[in-house]
Amino acid sequence: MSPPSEVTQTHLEAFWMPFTANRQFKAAPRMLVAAQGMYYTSEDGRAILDGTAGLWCVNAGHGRPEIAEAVKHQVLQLDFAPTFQMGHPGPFALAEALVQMVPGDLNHVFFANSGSEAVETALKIALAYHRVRGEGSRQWLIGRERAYHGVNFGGLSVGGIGPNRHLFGNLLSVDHLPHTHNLTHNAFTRGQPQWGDHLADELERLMTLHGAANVAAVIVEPIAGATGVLLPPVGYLQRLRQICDQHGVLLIFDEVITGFGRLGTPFATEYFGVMPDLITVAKGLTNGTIPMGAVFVRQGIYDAFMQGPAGRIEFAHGYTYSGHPVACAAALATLDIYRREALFDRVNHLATAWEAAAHSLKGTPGIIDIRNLGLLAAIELEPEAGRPGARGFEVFRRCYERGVLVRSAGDTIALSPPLVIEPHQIDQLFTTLGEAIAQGF
Ligand code: PXG
Ligand code: PLP
Repeated sequence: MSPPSEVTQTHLEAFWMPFTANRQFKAAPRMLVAAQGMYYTSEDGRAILDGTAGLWCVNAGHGRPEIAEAVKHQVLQLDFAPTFQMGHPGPFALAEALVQMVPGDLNHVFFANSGSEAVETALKIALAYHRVRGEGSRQWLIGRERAYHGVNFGGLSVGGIGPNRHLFGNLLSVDHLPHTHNLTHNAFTRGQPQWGDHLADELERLMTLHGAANVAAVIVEPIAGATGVLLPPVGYLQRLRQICDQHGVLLIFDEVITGFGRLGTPFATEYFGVMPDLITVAKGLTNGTIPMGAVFVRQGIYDAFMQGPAGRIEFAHGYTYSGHPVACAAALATLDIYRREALFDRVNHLATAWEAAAHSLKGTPGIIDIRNLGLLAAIELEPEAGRPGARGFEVFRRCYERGVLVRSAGDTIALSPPLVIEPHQIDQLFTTLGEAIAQGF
């Protein structure tokens, strides 16, 4: 049975929607029924310009026949095969293709099915890495305020979004760096802010507090996405790298959003010129068509596990669907499109126009910050007293009515379109957003 193309009111109740105000949504649903290129089609037949690449994932645009063909072919050829003590060609080919795209010796890949699972996997690798080397005291994990690392227990623990954490009590042994967002110093900065690299020195303080010999890893998003596109100040990530190196602590970049071209390079690690020890990815890996996540691991970490009897399982971890054949086929077809259409480099050609369009909204009453990098931007609104997030949500709703999909993160509107966006669509996106805000509150 295929999903009905129209969902009637009676069909709305059973699905407990994720990260959604269920009762509000079900009272006035916003339903998408088709997608092609840069546009969704809504249930009422309107074209909706996709300003968010779905949920930061459809980097090559919607409805790509090459991916559809690869998926169809794979389902008929080999629908499923285990990767526990068995193999099939997909994940070997995909891992090989991925390590070609990543700099340095980040040359081993562990597969998961989402960003959340990629994060859990990376944190477990980090903890176990120290144990297999006899440094089992290293149990502390350092995250950052306003970080999003998915919703499973590890990612939630290192994540820094209060409302996501409060319902679940005490989590792992974690501490958090301060976030880097500062309107006093950096409002309306174009690109990376100059002020704030000293915030990385807080890591030294945490090392002293918990004892550097007890710290396993630091995990950060090179750019925090879900909490509203928070940019790293110039020099900040370099400083984190230095401090981690000084203390033998692993550095994990969570590139679930920044990966696959968002900044005009395959991964943010190249963009910022900082090499982490592990990278987590998902989303754009399959253009959002089939769920998949992955962790890139440096040679020395992989080697640390490959010790002892050859018949021993070196890392007791994995998902039924790690390296799923259909996800691998979708990912390989996606990487082909990225390469053939030079989509990452396309971002470098669009970035100047993108930045200009974003900052053209400066001066609109109610906007307190505009920030951008690569094909990412955020417009921050003055919150309404006592109702944080209300204006952001209202602007999201108004844009949808005007045929544009944006994402609200509190009172910040985040924009991350498919990399295939055309200049006139950039204009449509920001013009519509500007009108929706200028309407007032
Ligand atoms: N890490 C980062 C940096 C992410 O952005 C995840 C991990 C988790 O991935 P999965 O595939 O488990 O969702 C993410 C996901 C938003 C929003 O509101 C952001 C994400 C997911 C859903 C909504 O901006 N990021
Ligand atoms: N729960 C049960 C009862 C299972 O048997 C399994 C896997 O075999 C899981 C959870 C984990 O599922 P997955 O491997 O898809 O993450």
